Amino acid sequence: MYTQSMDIPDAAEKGPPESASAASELANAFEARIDADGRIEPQDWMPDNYRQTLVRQISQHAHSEIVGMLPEGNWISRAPSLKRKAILIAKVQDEAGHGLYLYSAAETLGTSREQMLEGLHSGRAKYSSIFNYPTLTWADVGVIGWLVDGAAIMNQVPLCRCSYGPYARAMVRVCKEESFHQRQGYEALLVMMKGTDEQRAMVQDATNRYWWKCLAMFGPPAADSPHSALAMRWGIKRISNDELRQKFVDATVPQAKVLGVTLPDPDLKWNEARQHYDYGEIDWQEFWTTVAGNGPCNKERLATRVKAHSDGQWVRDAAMAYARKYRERTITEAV
Ligand code: FAQ
Repeated sequence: MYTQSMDIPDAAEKGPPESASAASELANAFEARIDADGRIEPQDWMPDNYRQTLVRQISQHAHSEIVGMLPEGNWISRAPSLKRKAILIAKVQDEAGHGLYLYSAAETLGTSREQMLEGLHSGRAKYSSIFNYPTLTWADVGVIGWLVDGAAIMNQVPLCRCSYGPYARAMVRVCKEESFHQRQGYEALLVMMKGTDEQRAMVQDATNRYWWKCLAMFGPPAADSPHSALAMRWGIKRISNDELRQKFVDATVPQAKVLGVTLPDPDLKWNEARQHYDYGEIDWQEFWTTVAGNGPCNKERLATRVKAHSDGQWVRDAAMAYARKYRERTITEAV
């Protein structure tokens, strides 16, 4: 099977360890490395569940970056100035880059890019719920930078310490870029808030529409999060969905005050005893409906991705033909 790292043994080819004692030795060595907070690398033995959990999470993450290009990409041709257009093009390109680092990280686990894309295009693989909502005004672009990238950073900084080396290393660069994205979104909104009443109303409206969806982005609470316990035991996830959500709320409330927008939650208030903000109920029914493929833009997003992939077939064919001709020419010259 093709992977980024050609020396990785294919799980199927490698077969099970020869004896039960060899198998338990490998499992013990894996657990000991996890307990010591060490890194697992592609060549290391790992339990099938660990591999599957990583492929599931990393490929979903990669798909999110790629599908995540679409809501903001819609505004490239309508950006209000050349400067904003240039910034938005660069940001959307960065998201494509993140997708590519992540697909490469998942490939080191023995799953090909084609397999992952087939999962996305057939609707089997998930991507983040947040990208199934429309971007109705220019303020949505700023709010995506501020809140969606803000939530993404909160979730992704701990992934820089993930136990799987290639994922952790990919996340370092991703987080640096996401942090810049968050600031550009916030800055674009600050400019709008100093503009007309209509512009301020656009920012408030976009905040109202995106706030709750961003809280849901962190995933379900512990009781409905089947993957969390093992992912945390293995050092894939370091912080629970709920704890990250709370950190995001605590960090965002002061930013909203500086911006001059109201977060749309009457229950949002500082709790002196907890030293955190309390917040209202998330609509989990709406979240699961969206995750199941029935949100406002799921079908449109998937159709756009499938079309882009099929429109790009000639580019992949041309690259493969060039690689074949180059290889043949090199061999001919060598003999
Ligand atoms: N959307 O047991 P858990 C970005 C699913 S990147 C859809 O808690 P887990 C950059 C979950 O997959 C945003 N599905 O699962 C950007 C599972 O379903 P499954 C993406 C969700 O994996 C910014 C089921 O629910 N970030 O924004 C969601 O332990 C701007 C049970 O959940 C990442 O992927 C959701 N929000 O925790 C780009 C970060 N939440 O697989 C463009 C890495 C949960 O059994 C513009 N991923 N589900 O069918 C993670 O940290 C984790 O995978 C979680 C979910 C926290 C997302």
